[in-house]
Amino acid sequence: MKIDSVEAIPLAIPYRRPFGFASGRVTAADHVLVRITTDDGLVGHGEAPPRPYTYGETAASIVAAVRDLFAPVLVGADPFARERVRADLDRTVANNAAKGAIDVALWDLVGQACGQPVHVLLGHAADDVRAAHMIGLGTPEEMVADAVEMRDDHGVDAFKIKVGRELGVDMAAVRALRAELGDAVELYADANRGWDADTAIVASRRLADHGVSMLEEPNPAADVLGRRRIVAASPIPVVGDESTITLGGVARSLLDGDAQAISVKVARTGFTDSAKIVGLCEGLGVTTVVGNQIDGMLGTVASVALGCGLRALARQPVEVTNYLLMTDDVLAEPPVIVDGRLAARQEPGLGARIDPDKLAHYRLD
Ligand code: MUC
Ligand code: MG
Repeated sequence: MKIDSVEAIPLAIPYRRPFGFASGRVTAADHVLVRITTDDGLVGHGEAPPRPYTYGETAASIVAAVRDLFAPVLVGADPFARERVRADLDRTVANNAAKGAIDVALWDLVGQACGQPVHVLLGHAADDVRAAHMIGLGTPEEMVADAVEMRDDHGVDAFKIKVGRELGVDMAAVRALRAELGDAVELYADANRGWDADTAIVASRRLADHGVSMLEEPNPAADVLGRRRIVAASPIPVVGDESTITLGGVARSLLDGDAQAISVKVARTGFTDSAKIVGLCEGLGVTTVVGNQIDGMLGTVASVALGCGLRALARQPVEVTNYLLMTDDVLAEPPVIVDGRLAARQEPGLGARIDPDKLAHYRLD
């Protein structure tokens, strides 16, 4: 089996409402669908969400990178030879979401060729995951309303609270959420580098007082000594996300003491490097969680496969609800959260069929 063609299809899909966080805001899904077709007619898909504030990528840069830089090294290659493909892709630096989507599409192909779902090929730790919902920035009332909708409509009982603003405003939201949701619900926070070190240290203690279990990216990791002061002073673990976007970056961050847990995102490290990151962390006794790049439906299906594939990830809540922000998507069968859990697909590969009419409707090219 050889790769015959590689496409990068830019999409534009409106959101039900904007989603804000300390480092940015999204109002529509301008994702890029990567489609890889083999000489025996198999088709694999991956989704690349452009995040300029995290990876420096735009939809246009992802399309150009896949078309001009990656397709020439992929065509003719064997999808099973992921290590060789990875080496070829890594001759180009960065372009994390573009590479992540290509890796996901390759696993989709390999799963189809083997007749096995991706989560089974990864290790089949579970068949479903506990869903965690990401609560975007808003007034305390808006954030509580968002959480209550997810709890009541989908049974979600784990929430990542976006923070990183003026501390009083953030703590008012955290207080209101804990008061409404009760003590049994898991809460953790993500500041997207929005605070300085002194504010983050105070925040970590006040968050801990409200039973918040982890704090993601409290300050810019480039403030090396500030980050170390936070890690030393915080009563709750500091999670690496946008400061730990590669296998090497994770290793450096952990050895430098910049993070105590790691967010793994299929959107940036696909399945291949995500599994390596989880292995590294497992060996070091470091917690890993499946994060979300504000993924669409395909990215969500891939995140569930990753979470169900690896034991270390399956025992943590998995961030899989951002697709609910979208008014629609190109998948024929949307993911469905039942009683706070999302099941892995049992079909070969990702089991994610693209609806040709929706694709034709939302594609920009
Ligand atoms: C997250 O976990 O930070 C928001 C910004 C980003 O890069 O990813 C999202 C979610
Ligand atoms: Mg984050």
